[in-house]
Amino acid sequence: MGSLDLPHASSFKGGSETFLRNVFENILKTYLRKNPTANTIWELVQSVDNEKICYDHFTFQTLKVDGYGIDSVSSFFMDYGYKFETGIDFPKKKVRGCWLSPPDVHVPEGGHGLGNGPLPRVVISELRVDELSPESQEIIRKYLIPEGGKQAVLSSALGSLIWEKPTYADFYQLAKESEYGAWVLIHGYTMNHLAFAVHRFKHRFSDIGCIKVYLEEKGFKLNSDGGILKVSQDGLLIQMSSISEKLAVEFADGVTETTPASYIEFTQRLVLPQFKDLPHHQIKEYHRRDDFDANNANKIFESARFTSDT
Ligand code: OOG
Ligand code: NI
Repeated sequence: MGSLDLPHASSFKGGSETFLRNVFENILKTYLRKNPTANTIWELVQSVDNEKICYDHFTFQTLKVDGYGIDSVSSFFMDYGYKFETGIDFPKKKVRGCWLSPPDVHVPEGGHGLGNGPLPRVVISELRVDELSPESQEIIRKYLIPEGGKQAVLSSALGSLIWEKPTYADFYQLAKESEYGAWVLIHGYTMNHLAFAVHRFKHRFSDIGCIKVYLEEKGFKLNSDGGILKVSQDGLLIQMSSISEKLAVEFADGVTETTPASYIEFTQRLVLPQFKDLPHHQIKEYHRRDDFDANNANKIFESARFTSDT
């Protein structure tokens, strides 16, 4: 599949679409390799009704210091025609996010997955490190040597940290002030989560409520903060996520502790009111609710919490 098929209809830039798709594929493989529960859910979803999957978004978390912030990831995707969209703010966490819309590419009838499906949105957030306490800043700066941020996307694809593995003492100290910061220090640019585009499913899973029941019956833990289904105020964006499993991490000072890794998300975008009478087969992604919702996102964030009240 190349962008050469339809040169006029495409906003794809940067040479080979296959290269971009392969990068996504490797980011996905790394994430699935590192997160067995997410991998199990990912496989299950496709096994029911032989469902073909499409992705709504891939999310990355970064630290805003010395070239390691949002730009370190966004610049790669923008070279391929991704466009910067609105911001999403999480003031309490000192985190700012944004999302990038994909370039138009030719998707054949039945195209799916990363091979020839629609390209995912990319969500990237960053911790405003300069607003943290001097102690936390010192920990982060000790590991993140200047220039390393240039390898952000390579690091996502390989699943290898650009900086030295932290000590548990540093990790623990940072987690007290910012769990977000501590998560990134340990997991680096490994994808934080991916979201399936539920509205693109063809069978019973095209209803997010049905996926919820299915996963609950299978015994998966779902994030229940504010209810399992997170619904935007306009009612048109519905999201649900699993709970990140806690995996053992071996720290540089010899300590092994379990910490939350990545979760997996389901996103359903409903048809906008002005298009509600369109016949089903004519409905395209741009007829649906776009964008994200800070309120939903704040609840989704709890999927990777370090401590739980239960
Ligand atoms: C922001 C996540 C935003 C969503 O689905 O609302 C997002 C973050 O994790 O930094 O992916
Ligand atoms: Ni998400």
